[in-house]
Order: sequence, then structure tokens, then C-alpha cells
Amino acid sequence: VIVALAGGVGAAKFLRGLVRAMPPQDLTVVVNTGDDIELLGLHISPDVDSIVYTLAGVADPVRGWGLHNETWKALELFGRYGEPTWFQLGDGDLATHIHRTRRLADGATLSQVTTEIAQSWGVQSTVIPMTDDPVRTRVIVEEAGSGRGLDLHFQEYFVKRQAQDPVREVRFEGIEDAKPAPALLPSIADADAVIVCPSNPVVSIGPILALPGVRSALRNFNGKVVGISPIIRGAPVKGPADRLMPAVGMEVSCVGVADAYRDFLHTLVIDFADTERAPEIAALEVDPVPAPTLMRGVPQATVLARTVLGLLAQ
Ligand code: FO1
Repeated sequence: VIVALAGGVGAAKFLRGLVRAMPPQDLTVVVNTGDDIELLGLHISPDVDSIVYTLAGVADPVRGWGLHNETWKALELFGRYGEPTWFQLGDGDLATHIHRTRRLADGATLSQVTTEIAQSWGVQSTVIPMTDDPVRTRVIVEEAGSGRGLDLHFQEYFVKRQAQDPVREVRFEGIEDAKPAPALLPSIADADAVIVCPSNPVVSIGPILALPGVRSALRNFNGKVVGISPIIRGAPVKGPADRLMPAVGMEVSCVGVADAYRDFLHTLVIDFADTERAPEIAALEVDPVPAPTLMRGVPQATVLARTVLGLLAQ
């Protein structure tokens, strides 16, 4: 079994290839829940949904999140009632959030509901939210103009304010009291190998690693751990990593990614365009492997997945 640590959109793109390169039932995906948010009385787990919808083949291929062929009738009416509409919830997607919220209110755990939702979509891989406890990524920014510190939920920073504010700090609220999901540490212990998906190292992989016991489980893991850099030529393929990594002291480069994971990572797949940075990665005692990492579609994701599986088998 292979365990993949994942955020949302970037990870989903890669996993779409991975399940074509290996038996999907042998894959366990551990997904970030630091981006989860309560809106309109609903529990929304964006990264979990991006992974489940993508593995089910029903994700919107352009946005990377939400369902394809989505309609937005409910959102329009929420606006009429003065409800928040900055976070776009499609009509079909709303069913997922309403169902999840009701099951949680009935006493089910997020792990249980996630399993149910994934199975109902015919997903053959195991999808585990990183924790059943509330962890919320907070981004402390400097408000433009006033210079005041503002403590924002990640989605307020990223979606509502379009990642415009200079970032001072990133915090994972609730992380100290959160337990890894019941299946998380046993999955790592039983895994043949671990993959760190090309996700934001600060707000996607960071919360998973910050859960008590996860980082030490990876350090003590006997199999191989291979990552894929989400940064190419000093810039993220998508998302706000270029603004978040400096705020926590990481260099925005594949070397910064290698440094962030160096205590448990054996190999980092970097883009061909970054080959010249390979010696710096090797100096961190991480094996750099240049490959084409930009995934425009499923064929490229599958080729990249085969490269990663080849490295895991070495
Ligand atoms: N991202 C946006 O940029 N704008 C949105 O309105 C938005 C809505 C949304 C609704 C459901 C969902 O599952 C994801 C959604 N996302 C949206 C994506 C999400 O904010 C991020 O991609 C992840 O949280 C980062 O991994």
C-alpha cells in the first residue's frame, strides 16, 4: 500500500495520474483539513472534496475544485437573502456539504463521513481526512493601508481577499489538541512507501505534518518517502505558496521544499527547469530527481506518477 499526503487541487491533479499507474485500491490518501470552513451552517472540507471528486472523475477540470457541469442557482438566492456568497458553493456541491454536516451532527466522525462519501462516488482508494478534530489554518496578515494585523481564516485570506495582503504568520488553530485520524498513523506504519504530493508545503502538507505524532512517524518510517516539488523556477504552479513560504522562513524554490521535508524525505522530484538546483538539494541529503512535473492533463500526470513509482521501487 502507498500512502499519499495531499492538499487540494495540485495533489488531485497528480493523484488522477497515480490511480492510472497503480491499482487504486492500494492507495491511501491522507488529506489536509486545515482549509475546512463553516459557512451557512455547513461543514465544508474543500481539500477532501477536491480529492474525492477528482478520483471519482466528477471534478471540474478547469477550476480543479467543485463538480463539473455545476449550476449556481442556490448561490444566487443566498445573495438575495444577504448570505455570504464569496465562497462559491454549487448546487450539487451543496448536497455534499449538507449531507456531511447532518452526518456529523448525528455523531459520525469526519473519517466515517469521508469514507461514505468516497464510496458513494465509487472511489476505490482510501481517503482519510488528516484529523476528525477541528484544525483551522489562520493567516495573520498586514491590512493594506492601515498596516494593522488581521487574523484571517485561510479561505478569507485566499478566496475572499484574493491573497492580496502581506502575510506575517501562519497558525494552525487547534493543532495541539487534535489527534491524527484513527487510520492515519496505522496507515503509515503499514505502508510500503509514502508520497508527498505537489501541494503547498505551508498550508496543505504543513498541517498534516504538524499533527502530533505524524512527523516522527515519517522520520521512523522504514520504507521510501518521495516528494514532488510544487514549485518550479521559484514560483508555484498555482496558489499562494510564493506568499506563504517566505512568511514561515522557507525559500520559494524546490530547495526550500527539500529543506522543509529533509528530516523524513529521501527523494524529491523537481522540474527539469530546476536541474541546476540539484546539488543544493543533494547537500540537504535529499536525492534530487529532475523530471517533467508540469501536469496539463491526465497523460502527463500518469507519466509523472510512473516516474515516482519507479523511484519508490528502487
Ligand atoms: N476556490 C476559490 O478560489 N474560490 C471559491 O469560491 C471556491 C469555492 C470552493 C467551494 C468548495 C470547494 O470544495 C472548494 C472551493 N474552492 C474555491 C477551492 C478552495 O478554496 C481551495 O482550492 C483549497 O482550499 C486550497 O487547497
